[in-house]
Amino acid sequence: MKLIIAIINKEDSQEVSQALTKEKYSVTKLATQGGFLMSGNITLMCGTQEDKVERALEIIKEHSKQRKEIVPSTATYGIGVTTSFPLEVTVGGATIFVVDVERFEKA
Ligand code: 2BA
Repeated sequence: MKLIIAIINKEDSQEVSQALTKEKYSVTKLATQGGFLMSGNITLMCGTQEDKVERALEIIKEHSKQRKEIVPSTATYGIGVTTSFPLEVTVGGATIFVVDVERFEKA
């Protein structure tokens, strides 16, 4: 068994989880926060058989869009002159980890 951990944009989360559920995958959604932008994202956990992993990844990729986000950034010049400028960052579609599950039980 494998565990798919997918970090996706909040705005895509409903579409992605509905598409997975429709194809009989079990999904758990966690509200998470990116360490760089410090804004909310969603982490999906999906435990599934090895032969169903590729289809799950296709579904996740199909419904996760790339977005450009503008974040404020600062630079310091000379002696203590600090200025703020917008920095464009490309986020997503999805950041996906697939890990082996040593043991799976439902009690
Ligand atoms: P954040 O950490 O908020 O990062 C948002 C986006 O900012 C990233 O998009 C990337 O384009 C940029 N970024 C992140 N760290 C950076 C840095 N140190 N310097 C410059 N730019 C940086 P994505 O790569 O698509 O990542 C989206 C979210 O997925 C991340 O949100 C984080 O929550 C998660 N993530 C990405 N890679 C990860 C990893 N290796 N381990 C754990 N979580 C990860």
